[in-house]
Parts: sequence; structure tokens; C-alpha cells
Amino acid sequence: MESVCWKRQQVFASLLQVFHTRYTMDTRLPSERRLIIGHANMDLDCLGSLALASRLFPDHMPVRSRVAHPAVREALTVYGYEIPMLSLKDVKGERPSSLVVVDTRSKSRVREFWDAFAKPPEQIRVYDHHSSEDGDIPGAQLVENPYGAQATAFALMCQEAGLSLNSELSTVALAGIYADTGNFTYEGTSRGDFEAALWLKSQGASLKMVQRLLRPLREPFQADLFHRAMGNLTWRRFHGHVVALSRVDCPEQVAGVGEVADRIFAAEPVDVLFLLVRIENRGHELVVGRSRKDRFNLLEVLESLGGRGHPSAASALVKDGRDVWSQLLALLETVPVDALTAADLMTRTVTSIPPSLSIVEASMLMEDTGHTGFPVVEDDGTLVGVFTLRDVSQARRAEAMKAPVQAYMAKRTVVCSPSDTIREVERLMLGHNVGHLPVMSGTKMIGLITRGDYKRVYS
Ligand SMILES: [Mn+2]
Repeated sequence: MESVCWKRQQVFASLLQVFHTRYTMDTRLPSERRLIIGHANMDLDCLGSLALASRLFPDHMPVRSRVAHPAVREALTVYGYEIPMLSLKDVKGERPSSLVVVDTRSKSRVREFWDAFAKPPEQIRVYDHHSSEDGDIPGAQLVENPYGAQATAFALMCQEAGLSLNSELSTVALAGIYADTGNFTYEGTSRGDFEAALWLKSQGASLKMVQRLLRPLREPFQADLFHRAMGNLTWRRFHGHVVALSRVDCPEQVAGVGEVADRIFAAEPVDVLFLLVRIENRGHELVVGRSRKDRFNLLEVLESLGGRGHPSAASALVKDGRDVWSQLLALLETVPVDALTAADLMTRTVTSIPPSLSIVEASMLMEDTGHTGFPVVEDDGTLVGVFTLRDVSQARRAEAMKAPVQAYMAKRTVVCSPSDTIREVERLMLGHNVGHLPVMSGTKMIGLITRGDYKRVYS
């Protein structure tokens, strides 16, 4: 009896705390409470989702995770009064009658809440955008959405419902969208994300504050980790992809390693990055991956390590003490799909011209075919140069349109071989400022890569 009283008091105290910040007091018994939760180690999208969900489900109360990203802690310091939340302590021993789960569908990411509840909730609705996660929360009804951020789905639902937001809520939600879409650049960023951002801006979101919340490496340990990881960085090549790897020790588990990986990835001109962090006090190892290539799917590589996230940004926390470094290297040897090569990119049927062709004829051929340049090839098939629109203009200025193309063509031709990866192709085209790159097998031209072929890779 005594313990029940004590507990009631405690709950009453937490309710009182809530009362100060919430407009109406939640007077139901704790066991009837309706709650909103996100994933462990909440990030900005999770916070934005909790905030908007509390508007969409006003009879539900959000609960924050035990650990939160530094940016989330800052947002809560500034805006906490507008986003009242319970803590895990407040919901310990509860039997919520209804639960809304946001920004995850995976049981392992909500375990700390499940462990706190005395009994699993009766009704569970999950709102999530991580299509690669296992939806394994028992008894949950999943509402899946195709956006780059979960806050996007809730912002569009608010808009649809005719709700208006204050500047605090819209700022937090907008920061979540920026964070989860990598400033609208990640694969998976959708039209909906832009529309939600537009609407949130119209609801008074502060871009200055968003920028502040998104500033990188705000914690001293992050800068320290960044510098140590940069110091250990090695570059290796797997299946034509250039992969940077770095492994560092960290005394304990910390939130915000992903941001450190983002900064390293932004600074290094590689295709893929893996940052491995050994968490000394637990014997765990965190693997954070970043990829800027469709052909390098991090989820496939990290699958056997328990990886989760997105094909371009994923992580795995390995707890069983195995040798993660050598296992990752073995996976990198086998799993990734080969990088795109010149042979994949090139056009095989190429219109070429002989060196003796007149410039006026070559320019007419350009008009007819729509090409902006041709390889210049001798009768025996030897490539002797590349003649482009640029050369036509020069000849026109010199009033030499009747001259043969060999007088104006580029003779020191930049070429590549079919096995060159897109990286080398890029280096050659951008480095030499050429729009036509013949692909050679020995002395024989087997194809041509144009600007159009190159742009298709990024479309
Ligand atoms: Mn998210």
C-alpha cells in the first residue's frame, strides 16, 4: 500500500510538471494513458515527428528516449516548453491503453520503452518511413509513408487536417526534414519533403534556427572523434569503388557519431566511408557507413552485422565482440556490385568522320545528327583526334570552313579504356574539360562517352 502511495505521489509530481507546460492537465490514471514514442537515441526527425504527432493526436502524450542527439537536446532546451514530454521514468510500470510509434517500426529501436511498460499497449499504431526496417513490433498497425523524413508525413497530415502550427513546432519539424533528407539531397528525398518544408516555412519555421540546430560537430567529443578518425583514415578499392575506412576508440557510447561520419564523408572525395568506433566500456563496436553511389548499397554490406538505415546511410552496432574490422573487409571483397565502368557508360555505335572531311560538311553532319562532336578516324580505324562544335566556331572565326577537320581538331585526344571506372571517366572529362571521351581497346576505338552519357548516371 505504501509503495502504491509513493508511486502515486511520484506520478502526481510528474503530472504537475506537465501541467505547467501543457494547456490542459492529463487527469487520467497513468494506466490509461495514451502515449507517443519514437526510437532510442532520438534525432531531429524523431523529435519533429513527436512534436507534430502531439498535435495530430492531442489525447496522446509524447515520451522522450533516454539518450538523445546533441541537436535534439539543444532543441529541447530552447523549445521544450512548447513540446511537453514525459520521460522514461514517468512511464515506468505503465500499461498504456494506446500507443503511437513514430519514425521507426523496429522492436529493437523501441526496446527501452517496452522494458519500461508493465504490459504491452493494447492498441499500437506505427508511423514510419524506414522501408528497409523490419516491422516487427507485435500487434502494431503500420502506416507506411514514402518520404525522406517522418516529419514530412505528419506535416502533410497537419496541413490536410487544417491545423496551424506555431513557429516553434514548425521549426523543429523542418529541422527534422532537413536532417533526414541531408538538406534535400539524399536518395529518397521526395516531392512531399519539399512540399512539407514549404508549408512549415509558411507556418513560421525559422531557417536561422534550423541552420543552428543542423550545425555539425557541436560537442567537443565530436570534434575529437573527427580529428582522430581523419588521422586513421585509409583508402582502399573494392570492386572499383573507392572506400575510406577509419577505426577509433571511444571510452563510452555517445550519440552523434553519425554526424562525425557525415563531416568526414563531406571532406573526403571517396565513394564510400566506413567509420568504426570501438566502445571501450562495453566491448561493442559501432559501424557507421555512408555511400554516394546507387551501386554501393550499405544495407547489403552491413546486413550480416545487423545494419539498418538506408542504402546510402546506415549503421550497425555489433555487441558480440567479434572482429568487426576483418569481417567488414571480407564483406567488402564479396558483397558490393562492381562500380560502373566506361564500358557501361559508353555509346557503342559511334558516328566518326575522316580527317579529310571539310569543316562545313562536319558542321552539317552535326546539325543532322544532333551530336556536338565526332571522333576523327583514319581509314584503317586509327583514332587521330576529336572534332567538336568548339572547333567549328574557331574555324568560322578564321573563315576556314572549307579546311579539313584535321586542321582544327584536337589532336592530343584524351581517351579511356573500357575497364576505367566512372571515377576515372569523371576525372578525365572534368580535368581536361572534354565532352567526348573515346573508349579504346588498344588502338581501336570501341565506343564514345559523351556529356549525355555521363549525366545519365546522375539522373
Ligand atoms: Mn527519420
